[in-house]
Amino acid sequence: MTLINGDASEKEQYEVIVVGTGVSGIYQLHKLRELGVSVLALEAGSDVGGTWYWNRYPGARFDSESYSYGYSFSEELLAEWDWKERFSGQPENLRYLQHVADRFDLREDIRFDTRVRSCVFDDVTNKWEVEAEDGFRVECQILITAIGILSKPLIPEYPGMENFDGPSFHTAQWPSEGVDFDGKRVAVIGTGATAVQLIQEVAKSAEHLTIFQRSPNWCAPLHNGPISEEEMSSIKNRYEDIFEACKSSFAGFIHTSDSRKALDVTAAERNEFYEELYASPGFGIWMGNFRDVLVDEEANKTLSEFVERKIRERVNNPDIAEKLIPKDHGFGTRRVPMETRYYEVYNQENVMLVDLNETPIEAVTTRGIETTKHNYDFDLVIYATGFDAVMGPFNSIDFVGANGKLLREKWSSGPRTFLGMSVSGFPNMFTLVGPHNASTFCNQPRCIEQNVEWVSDFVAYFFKNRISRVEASEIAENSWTEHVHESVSRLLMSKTDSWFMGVNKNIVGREEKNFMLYAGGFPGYTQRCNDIASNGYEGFNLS
Ligand code: NA7
Repeated sequence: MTLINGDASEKEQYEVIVVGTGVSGIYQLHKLRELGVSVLALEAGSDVGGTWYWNRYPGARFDSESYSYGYSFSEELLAEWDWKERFSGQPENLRYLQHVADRFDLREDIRFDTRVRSCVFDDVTNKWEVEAEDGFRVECQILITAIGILSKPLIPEYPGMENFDGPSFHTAQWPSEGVDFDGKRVAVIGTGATAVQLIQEVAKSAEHLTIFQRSPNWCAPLHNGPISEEEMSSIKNRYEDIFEACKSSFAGFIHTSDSRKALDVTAAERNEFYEELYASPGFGIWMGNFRDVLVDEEANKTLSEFVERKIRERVNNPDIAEKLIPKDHGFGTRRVPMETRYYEVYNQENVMLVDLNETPIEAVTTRGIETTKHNYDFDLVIYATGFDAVMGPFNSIDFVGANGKLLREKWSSGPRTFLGMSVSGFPNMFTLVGPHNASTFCNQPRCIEQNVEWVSDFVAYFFKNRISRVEASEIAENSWTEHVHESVSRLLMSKTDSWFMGVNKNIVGREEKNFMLYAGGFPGYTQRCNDIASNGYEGFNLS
């Protein structure tokens, strides 16, 4: 780090700035330190962890098998860390990331409580000036964003919200001191992956829980359980194979799709396979199913009908079961929330489901929530209403690229990137887990390691070859953006409204589908990135 002199303009200088210290920022910082470049990471929170720092609500846990989620880059780290549960919970996940930060001495190069406000590129010096909300300013040659895709919580606006007498908060802004539901009348708004995890926990102790549902989701059993010492030691012996398997799977999970098509087998065989998947842990039913269930409507229908039967079996009241069954999309075409006795919660006396399609929320009152039909009194209102996903974190920072161009203006009709890692007009900037990056539809740490290692190699190349400016070409960006949209068009998810497809009913102008992720598969993406690097970073203008 060097300091530029001069009173008003005094600011620190680094070769690289990393914004964010979640799973991607932590590893990026570590890799850059190994390379020997001067680097500082800026973190909005008071500690590392990103998603696992902010999302402290009860029930928050991996949907990936824990041992497939941890970092694979350090044999020592793999050997010393024991996962306790098949799908580890938030407190342990945060402890793990804190342990990684400590173990590799990363904290000394992180400035905490630093929320970045703007990043401005200087066309003359080819440097970025980064400014935080507290006035901290720093300059760097390369800017790397590690800001996640689900880090901008979104609370819908209801008249009177500010008047509610009790506590109310978003699941990603959970009070760090915890929340006691005992004897409380609790409202949860939303029934996405977060709400499903939370509802199972709140229902255990709340005096009464009211769930406000706008759209039901297809959920599947998680089948969590402890990992014994013997099991953990066997996992440790198999780590290499596990990570290899993840690398060759479509989305970085241990689950890979079955080579058969759903309609090529008899109804009995199909049912038997669905039963097996429904009884198995994790995303197998989503990622390890017949190879056509996510692309063919008829195949998908057989799976949706199977899960529908399960919901009807598990929910005692047929009217409530009916409301919990999605009618507008098939299984797996949106993010599948993973559950543990979620459907049974609706059999409890202390739980009520309010269908917002029948009775929309009109206002929040001092005492609770008013729908078109009832006034409900609550002690606590929880918004499990999701995020301004993918572009939200980028739109929250003023990224000003070459010629004064604003990123949010450039992306006003949707993201345009090269590999989801670079944006034409925004030189010397890399976006880990950016829009249209394979890591957006992935068991994230697996794709994050690929992202970080590829970017780190590029950074090494940049400094070794004394490059001062690197930027994706417009041609490369156009062709990648076209490829991203083309690759999703064959999947049924492209026909369903969801945050994958960029639809958010709470944001004006985000009613139309505009794909935010990359669904062309992790192995192909990795190959493409590697080919580009071997061809001297083809598609990038270097000067
Ligand atoms: P999601 O999946 O975006 O879910 C948000 C939920 O909140 C969903 O059920 C929404 O219903 C509901 N919602 C949002 N706005 C409203 C309003 N205004 N009124 C009623 N209900 C509303 O976010 P999650 O946090 O659950 O999960 C995000 C990701 O985190 C998840 O995919 C995992 O990858 C981890 P809607 O479907 O929009 O009708």
